[in-house]
Amino acid sequence: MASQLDALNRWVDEVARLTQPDAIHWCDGSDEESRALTAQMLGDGTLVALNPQTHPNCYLHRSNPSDVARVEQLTLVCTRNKDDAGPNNHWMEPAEAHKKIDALFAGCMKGRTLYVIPYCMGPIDSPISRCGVEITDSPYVVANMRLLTRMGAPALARIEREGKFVKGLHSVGELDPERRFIMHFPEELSIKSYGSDYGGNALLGKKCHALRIASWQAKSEGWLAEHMLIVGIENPAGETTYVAAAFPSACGKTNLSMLIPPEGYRKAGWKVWTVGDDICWMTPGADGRLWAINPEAGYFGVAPGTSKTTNPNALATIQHDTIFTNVAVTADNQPWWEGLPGTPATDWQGRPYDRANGPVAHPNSRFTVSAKQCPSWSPQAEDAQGVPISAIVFGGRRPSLVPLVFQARDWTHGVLVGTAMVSETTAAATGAVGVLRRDSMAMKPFCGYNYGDYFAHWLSLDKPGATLPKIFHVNWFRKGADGKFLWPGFGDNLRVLEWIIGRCEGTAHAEETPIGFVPGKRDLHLEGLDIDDHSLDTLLDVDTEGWIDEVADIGRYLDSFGNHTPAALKAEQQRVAEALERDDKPARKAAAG
Ligand code: GTP
Ligand code: SPV
Ligand code: MN
Repeated sequence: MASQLDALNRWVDEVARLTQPDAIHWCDGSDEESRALTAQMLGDGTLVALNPQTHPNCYLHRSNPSDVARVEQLTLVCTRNKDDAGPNNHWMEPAEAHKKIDALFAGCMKGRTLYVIPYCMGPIDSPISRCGVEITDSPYVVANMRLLTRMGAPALARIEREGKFVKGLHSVGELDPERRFIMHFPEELSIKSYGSDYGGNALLGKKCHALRIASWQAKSEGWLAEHMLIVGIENPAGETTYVAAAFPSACGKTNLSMLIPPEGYRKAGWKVWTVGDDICWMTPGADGRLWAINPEAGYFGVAPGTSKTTNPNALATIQHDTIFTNVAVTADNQPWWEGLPGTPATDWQGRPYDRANGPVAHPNSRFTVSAKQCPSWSPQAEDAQGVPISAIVFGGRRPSLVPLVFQARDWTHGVLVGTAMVSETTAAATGAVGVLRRDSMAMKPFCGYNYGDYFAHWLSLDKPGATLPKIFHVNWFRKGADGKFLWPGFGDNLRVLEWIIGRCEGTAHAEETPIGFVPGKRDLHLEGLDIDDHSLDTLLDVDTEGWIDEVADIGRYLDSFGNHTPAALKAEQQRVAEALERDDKPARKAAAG
């Protein structure tokens, strides 16, 4: 019988004929391999060693300044039928797309080594996990994939057993934004990426495979591939509740997944366990609950803002064996960014520090590190069946209108709440920052198919026998008249999570409003928190007039997906619109006491 690896070998041969590398290296994921690659990258300047006393085995990579974030306008979903990609994606006909990008790949690896990276997304022995192979000419990509996925020999063995894998072809090309494409062919389970060496554009196991391709597979197979963190909250009785939360890029997933409880909570015995910080695959279990795994093995986290006060767990995680990308460095060669003590000597482009040049660390500068180094890393992250999810939380950067937290009435209402998510754009993608846009389920850049069909898929999980998570929406980013955040955020977000868990257990009180259940001031545990009454009132207010306009706009947004929008979602939007029209706020407040 022909080996299952024949298909892989044939594909590698075919790619080598097209790209003409000088050498081919099959990555085994070993320490020797990693040491040799690091030495090579230190030799040619791809990596710079950081201070070995303060940061052993830590390296800095400086990207080409034109290649520092995801490029949404060059990211394509290439389905036979344009409608399947939907208005939420950029689309190209598959044959045309292959032709266009293969012309760029032709001969592009001359003088370079072609690396074959077999990887597994998810615990190597989990039935929920999926394998892929990335071919790349970037040793920096190999080093990152080694930290972010289960890469090498065990993954290759699984591929040999299963015979099925996602094919990802990547070349840095000329790093020319004019010759750059990130293409997805969900019907062929393949990805082709050319001209970028950055994050989600180049580390194909992450957004390309684990979200765009996986979301397509999840739709036909009845599960969910989501841009969500997974966190376990252990109460003083030792019971752990798992929560999955979808926030858009650079809106707080890594931070929430690693939060350190406020002092009072710590003393009482609360603990937080990190299962995942960016991607969540959820499958209905035999018990009807959704069980989640983190398909990743490491973090590709935002550096700026990471500090001892905001995210001490992340800071502890990145003290050794970490790759830093586009951060600044101090005079004694430690990594530096806005939020850390000390003074930078050199900026992210390697220039002497000059405030006139703008942010010293790039706003989308990142660290890549193995998840196991995190002090709050959950051993359940290795569990083959995953963890059961009790609550799903949606959230974004909303300077106004949206309260600190509210709970959806039921699953259908919750899907509407996720669909209606809005957030300010951030430096994680190229383009303007701080622009409000709808980002349904934080998947706008990552859903590999028509959003209308995706909303329908979410709704379809609500069927007899299912015990689905409760759905919530949070907003840590509400601003006051002075432009400052009203909510302290970070560790104090546990106060909101405690209310969320209380709602799941039926113990926490809430006020019913047209947009869902909102806690009253006394329903949140605020002891030890320095916040004034006026800020709290604003954070928990439901502004009827503002919401009437918002819900009308949600209706127009739903219509933009034409007949792909599920009727049940439109009906739900109508229900909320009518409840707002009927809302008698003074009576509602009086009833709530
Ligand atoms: P991606 O990796 O791009 O998907 O981002 P992410 O969602 O993991 O965001 P991350 O946790 O890295 O946070 C991004 C930025 O938001 C950082 O600069 C944080 O300091 C800041 N941030 C995170 N949580 C909070 C919060 O609760 N309040 C405030 N004000 N800022 C926060
Ligand atoms: C994001 O942008 O959501 C990230 C970083 O997590 S990247 O891997 O570049 O997509
Ligand atoms: Mn992300």
